[in-house]
Amino acid sequence: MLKGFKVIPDYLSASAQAELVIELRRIVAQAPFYRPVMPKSGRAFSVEMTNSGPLGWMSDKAGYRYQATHPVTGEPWPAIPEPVLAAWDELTGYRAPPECCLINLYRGEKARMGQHRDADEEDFDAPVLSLSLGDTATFRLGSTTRGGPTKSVTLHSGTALILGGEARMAYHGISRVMTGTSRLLSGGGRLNLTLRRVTKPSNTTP
Ligand SMILES: O=C(O)CCC(=O)C(=O)O
Ligand SMILES: [Mn+2]
Repeated sequence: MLKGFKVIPDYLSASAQAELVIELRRIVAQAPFYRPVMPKSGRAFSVEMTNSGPLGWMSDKAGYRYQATHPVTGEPWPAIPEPVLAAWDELTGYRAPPECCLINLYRGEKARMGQHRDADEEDFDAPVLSLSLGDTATFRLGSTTRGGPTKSVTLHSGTALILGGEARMAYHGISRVMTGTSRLLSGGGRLNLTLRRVTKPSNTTP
């Protein structure tokens, strides 16, 4: 297993998960889910996405990038919820806050995410933190090169996962979501929050 890969089952209690869903509903009311498309091919993603934080990750025919506004509404992304920022501080100990909280919605049998690396950031020193809510999923961790064997990890609602150190640039994806395994989300499905520092924090000397 790559150093810096960490899974923390039950990181969020049942009540913390329920409170977070309320916060996320507020975010989605302001910044609705939309279905991104792949660069060049324009093929639709099987997941829907939105973001919170100063920068949102997005994909369209022009490519992958971060931007400060929602691609459909043109509005700035809503702020990252306080408990999510607290989880970042507690679990990563990183010296600067995350700038992006990507919110992925997996709904239906076909929703998954192919193997990829999170590589659109300037700052690879900061780990990536993910929080899972709702239906159970199978996460696949590969190595830092494409292809080769993968190890599967089950992510239940409330699980936190960290890609730091050697694992920061590891290939990973979601091969399967077990629909109907959780009743946390009223419409069913799975939500994943992926927190990333995008820009390099400035070096402030105390
Ligand atoms: O849904 C997940 O657990 C992983 C999401 C992910 O890897 C990403 O959005 O970059
Ligand atoms: Mn990823």
